[in-house]
Amino acid sequence: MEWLARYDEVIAFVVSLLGIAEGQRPLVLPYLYYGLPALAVLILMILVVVLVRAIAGRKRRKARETALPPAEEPAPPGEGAPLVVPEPPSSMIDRMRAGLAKTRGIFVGRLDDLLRGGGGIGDALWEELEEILIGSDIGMKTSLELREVLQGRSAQGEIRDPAGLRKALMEEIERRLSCCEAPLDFSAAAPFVIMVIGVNGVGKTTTIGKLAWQLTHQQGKKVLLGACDTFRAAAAEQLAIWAERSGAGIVSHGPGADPAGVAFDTLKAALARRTDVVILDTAGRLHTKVNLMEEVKKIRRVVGREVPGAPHETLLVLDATLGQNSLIQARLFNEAVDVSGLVLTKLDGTARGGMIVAVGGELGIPVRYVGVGEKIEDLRAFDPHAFVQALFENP
Ligand SMILES: Nc1nc2c(ncn2[C@@H]2O[C@H](COP(=O)(O)OP(=O)(O)O)[C@@H](O)[C@H]2O)c(=O)[nH]1
Ligand SMILES: [Mg+2]
Repeated sequence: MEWLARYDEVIAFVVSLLGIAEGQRPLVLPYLYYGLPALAVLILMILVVVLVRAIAGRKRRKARETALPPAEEPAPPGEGAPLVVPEPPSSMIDRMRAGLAKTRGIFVGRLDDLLRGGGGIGDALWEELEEILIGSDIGMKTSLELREVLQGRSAQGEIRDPAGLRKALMEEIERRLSCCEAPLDFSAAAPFVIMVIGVNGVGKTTTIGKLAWQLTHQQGKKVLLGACDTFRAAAAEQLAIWAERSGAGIVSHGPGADPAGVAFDTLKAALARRTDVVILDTAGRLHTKVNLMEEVKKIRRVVGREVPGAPHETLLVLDATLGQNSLIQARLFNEAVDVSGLVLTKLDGTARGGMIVAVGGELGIPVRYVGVGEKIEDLRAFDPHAFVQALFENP
């Protein structure tokens, strides 16, 4: 057989290579003859074992990385979603106008009917104005204040006719909202930590998704979300979907895990990855349940220990459709934890946009954002001037 002849040649070559003397060859040849293939098989087996172990090690390392901390690298901005150029202000007012359509219909529609009535500025008009303000969820306290201030300005001769009254009302509302206006400075800390709180269903998770998208795509920030709502399994899944859509990373543990533990791991991961902004989603704590408020406080303590000064923003999300109920929620949350900013959601579906004037004016907490729809781009940075213009301008 040809391969056997070739094998003989190989053996002869090895023998000459080793310089084995003629007399010793019969002794050595059988060992070489059978030993060489055995050695080759042994080397092959060692190679296979080394390869298998290397693959298994890589798999184990990968599994450990996803478990501790269970986080995903954020997709680079620009992938998955189009890069968005910041909107020009005129378009922002347009979108705000669309969101406030229902509120405008009720509030400004009634106001303009009253002012067109031709009765002049007198007691009857002041009574009716107060009623309209209260009916528009501007809140009892703020409504009475507005009436008082406007009546005072009228007595001073500053307001002479219905058109003047309309203009003065716009000024006074804007003044109340501007008193606590303060845009968030995300570069004030690294990472800048935002904790989002509020009762169930107000729109916390949706707002986080929209905000993460804005930060990633419009401001080029590296964002990491923490799924601290471990109450329901679906909560973390919902946040994971928003993380993917917005291009942010996410840290989440299983359902029932300690929310403060998730916050801790999120901050650890954020520090390791040089994340710019961390946003923590929390469960819909019922503000009346003391133990749940305690949990929010616990998360705050843990966060503050890991990153000095954190959370840099405690954002309370309120559902504008709940009207005065939201004002009550805001007061209770603010007593328990220092709320530093507000988000009013669902302005698109309600005639209760006056809520903003009530919470913004009464609590002295800045309204940071408003939600005007369920889509990813439906979050607006709150601008008191744009808000008042959008509310009062004729459609
Ligand atoms: N129309 C409208 N719906 C919203 C807005 N924000 C949130 N939602 C909806 O409100 C519901 C509850 O939102 P979610 O984020 O799960 O609330 P969470 O329980 O506070 O986290 C969802 O169906 C959202 O799509 C908004 O600005 N406008
Ligand atoms: Mg949620």
